[in-house]
Amino acid sequence: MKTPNESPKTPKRNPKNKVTANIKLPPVKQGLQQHLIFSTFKTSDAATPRDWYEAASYTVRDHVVERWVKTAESYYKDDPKRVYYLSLEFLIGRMLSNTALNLGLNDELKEGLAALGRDLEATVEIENDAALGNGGLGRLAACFLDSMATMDIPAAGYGIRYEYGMFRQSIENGQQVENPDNWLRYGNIWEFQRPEAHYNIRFYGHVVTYPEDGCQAQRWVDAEHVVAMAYDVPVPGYGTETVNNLRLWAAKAAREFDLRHFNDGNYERAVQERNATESISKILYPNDVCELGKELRLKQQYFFVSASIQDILRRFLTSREIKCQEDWKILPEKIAIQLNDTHPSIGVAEMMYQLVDEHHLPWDFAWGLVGKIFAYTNHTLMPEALETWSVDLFGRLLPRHLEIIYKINHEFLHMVNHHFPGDVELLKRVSIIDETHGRRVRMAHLAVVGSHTVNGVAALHSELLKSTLFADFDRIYPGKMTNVTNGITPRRWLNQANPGLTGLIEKAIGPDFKKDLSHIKKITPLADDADFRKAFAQVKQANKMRLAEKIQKVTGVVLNPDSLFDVQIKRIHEYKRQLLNVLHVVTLYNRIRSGEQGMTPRTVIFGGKAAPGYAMAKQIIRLINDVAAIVNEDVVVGDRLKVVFYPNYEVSAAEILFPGSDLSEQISTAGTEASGTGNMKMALNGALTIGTLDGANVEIKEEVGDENIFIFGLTTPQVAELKANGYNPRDYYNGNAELKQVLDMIASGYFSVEEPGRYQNIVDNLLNNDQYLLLADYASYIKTQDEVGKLYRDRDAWIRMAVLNVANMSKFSSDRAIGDYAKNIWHVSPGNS
Ligand code: 26Q
Repeated sequence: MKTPNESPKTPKRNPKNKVTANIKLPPVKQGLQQHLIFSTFKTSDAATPRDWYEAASYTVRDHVVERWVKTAESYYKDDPKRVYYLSLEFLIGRMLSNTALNLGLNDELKEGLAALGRDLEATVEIENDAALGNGGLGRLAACFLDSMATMDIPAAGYGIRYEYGMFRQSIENGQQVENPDNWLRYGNIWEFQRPEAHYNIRFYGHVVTYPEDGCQAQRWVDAEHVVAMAYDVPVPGYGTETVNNLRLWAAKAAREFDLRHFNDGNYERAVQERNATESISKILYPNDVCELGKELRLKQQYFFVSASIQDILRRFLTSREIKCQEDWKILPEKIAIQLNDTHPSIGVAEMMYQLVDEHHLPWDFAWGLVGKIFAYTNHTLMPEALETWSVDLFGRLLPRHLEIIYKINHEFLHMVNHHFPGDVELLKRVSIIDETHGRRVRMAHLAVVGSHTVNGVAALHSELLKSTLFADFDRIYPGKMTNVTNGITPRRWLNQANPGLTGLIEKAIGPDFKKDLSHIKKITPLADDADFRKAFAQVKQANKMRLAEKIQKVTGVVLNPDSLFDVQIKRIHEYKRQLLNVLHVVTLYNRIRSGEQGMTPRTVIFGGKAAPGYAMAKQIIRLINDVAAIVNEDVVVGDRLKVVFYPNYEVSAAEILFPGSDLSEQISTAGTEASGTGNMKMALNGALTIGTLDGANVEIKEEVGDENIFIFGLTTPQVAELKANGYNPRDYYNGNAELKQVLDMIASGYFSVEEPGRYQNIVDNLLNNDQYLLLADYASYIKTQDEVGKLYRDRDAWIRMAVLNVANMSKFSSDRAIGDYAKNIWHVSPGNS
């Protein structure tokens, strides 16, 4: 089954010659029966749950393909401006349930399966998550694809088809163990290999100069070749016919490559080199602080960016006749490229390479085009997370691109010097080449210089970008920096993950909110309606039961569904302060042990992966598990306090965890979390937030109102001030008896009796350094948690607040975010295809 492909070999199509005109698909039940036989070669007696999953996927896929073909045809015919979202990560999760939902086939699928004696939920659960991302940045890309399709924006995603996605986490003896994510083991029904859509990608070699039209031109020679082969994944919109494309590249050895050694008689070498080449798309890199600088990662970046830009330009060139330089002028009117962080920022140099070296456009003209095409989204302020590459490595791998970057930098610094004459320090600070740390290429600077717009991902983050990381650039390019606050797709995170709440809201205000989340505001008055609150509480309770069952299944821990489900699920990182949460847990434990009565029963749930090389994050996971083991076994505690570490947190787990949460932990040190998106998913599912004034929490507070959120801790300026005045964590330790007791217990081995010194390093780090100010925020956090516990007992007040949170979430729909990008950055209008 193929959509009209767009490869160079495709003959020009006649739009009148519609391949889709006569397609008539059978009803879903019939589709299931047919696919069970013809696609899985099974009778219903012999069919396994996986066979049913496959039959269901093929059936739903037929429907998506039908619309996909039509969308491709209409884009081809109308030739609208297209948006290309370049991202090294797309954290998609499962496809069957989401595709059925977006196509409006959910009920029919459920009924069709039921008529054949199968259960929809059990069927969709067979599917492996497509875990092609680390966390927020990758999931944001997936939410954005959903919104772009839903809003009929002619867009495509470009990324890598990793053979192994995010590692699978298991917990053994309390510790994280990483296992390979062999997600393609049983094949992938949702991808279409496109052997005809392939491009040559080059590495290494060197540059020669030759005369061309009386000037010196450059050519990259003696390079090694890798082939990028396309795999297409459909991205259906909700409530629309539009199905966009996500094109993922896989590395294949170039044929002439192995033949060379083969002819030498060195067959083994030929096979080895083939494997080495194909390893480019083998694994997703975890965002490992210690692994930055891996050559293979730079290869991945260039590999997918070069293939994507070749594909983009090829599509541009096949849609029109380009005879002279003048004809290229419309390129920025036809394409917009969004860089998801600096990971694809080599695209700026690659576009110059293709325009100048390959298409022979003059440098200045090409640079003028580039500056109208690219935009860059920054996702972090943390200096250690900013990508740089050694000039040596860069020059070895991509010799021509290094030259191009030097030329871009030379002209950029010339311009800066013109506007700020004699400011040598400024030139050093903004240079794309960092000369102070052994010559490195600063990818963020390349992205800023090569883009017309740079955005942060929440209002606070974008302000901090302008005042700190990119302060110089904000002076050099006034107006270039802007904000687009992140969003989440309500299709997956409300409709799909929480059918109970969706049904309740639909009954109250009708279905409009499902396509346009701004309608959800209409439930506001129902916060004061006792019947609605009761129904809302019942939905929450059912979701908690579903979560409790799942937790019992995966961890063996039995939960009290009447307890407050207090949930922190996100990557494990010191700045996110899971440790602060642990300090609270131990504080509660001590209070129970000391005989305090009347506390609100709590279940504290953690989930998240630590980068494999991030020792401190792994220690934090171990501590959580050690604390859980002691607390959960303590008969004095009973079911007043339980601690759970949910293993292998992933998109499909998130879909159960968010709806089952009462309390959303968003407790990063102010100024460190760029935005957060879990905070939005929680609130949309009726959890109340305990959080700092960080990232998008600030805007969540604005939307829901100060009285409907629990804010604590130092603000960003207070953090800066405390650090500037000399922060001494020991003052807080000595000044707070509960805190002292907690830290002393952890340090003395209370939770690790078999190895008492296990957590000495964690406590030492807190007492002597505490970079993220846990001790400074401890008292305020505990006090606010006490208020949370108290309010939870006032069921009416709690539910009322939860309803108001849901009612005020429309700003955080990714449709709003994509609307902002479309209007302010890409200059495309939704639905103009
Ligand atoms: C870098 C170099 C080498 C290997 C890996 C990486 C790498 C990979 C992934 C660095 C960072 C990431 C992911 C970052 C991320 O997820 N950031 C989050 O982005 C979200 C969407 O904007 C925000 O909501 C979060 O605040 C931000 O932490």
